[in-house]
Amino acid sequence: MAEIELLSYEACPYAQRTSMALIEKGIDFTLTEVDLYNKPEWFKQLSPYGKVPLLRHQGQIVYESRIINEYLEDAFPQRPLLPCDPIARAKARIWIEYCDNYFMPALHKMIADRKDDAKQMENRKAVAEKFKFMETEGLRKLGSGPYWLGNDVSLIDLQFMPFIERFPCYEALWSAAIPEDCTRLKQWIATMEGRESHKKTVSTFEFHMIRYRKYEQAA
Ligand SMILES: N[C@@H](CCC(=O)N[C@@H](CS)C(=O)NCC(=O)O)C(=O)O
Repeated sequence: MAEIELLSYEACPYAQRTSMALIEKGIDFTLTEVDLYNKPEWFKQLSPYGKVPLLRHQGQIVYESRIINEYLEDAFPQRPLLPCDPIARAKARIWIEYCDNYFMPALHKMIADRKDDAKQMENRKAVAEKFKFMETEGLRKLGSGPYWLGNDVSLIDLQFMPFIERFPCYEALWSAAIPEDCTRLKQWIATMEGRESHKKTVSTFEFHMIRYRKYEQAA
């Protein structure tokens, strides 16, 4: 058993963020899959929110993907995934927060409004605006790529990537799209798709579609 245990669920994008961070940092870990549809009693006792990801290290637990990734950064400073400079660090955190508080809610709204065509038109526009903002305010201003912060992969890349991986389902089911002129964004996606941490954690389009179709069919 490795020093670190990650409690995960194969389809969970949040747990994928943490797997990617562990792989990027070269940290050995044990992956324990939890059946979220039939949660074992030990998991209910362990996980305050009843959610994955959850990390066990040195007799302690850490949960919430973003907090886990920052914990890994603090506890294992080798192969850093955040810059040292305080301003650059703050900027990285701004984008990490943007992912969860602006980008993902726009995606979640597409799921929530799946039966309402008028709202979906607005939602498609809102998602496109989020991508444009990421392109112009993020990728184009922060450096010359290929990653969010330039030459080195960072926690920002890992924060977004699992949701970008699932975006083709939003395209297929709800006609969402990445605007044509988001060229830096598209290059970044291609770069991330080639990254080992992504290749080791990626699931296929069909795998994701099985889950998204269930949303589509739900009342
Ligand atoms: N904010 C959490 C979200 C984690 C989350 O929603 N995980 C889902 C699986 S993708 C879960 O464990 N759901 C079980 C439940 O809500 O009962 C994070 O970033 O870690």
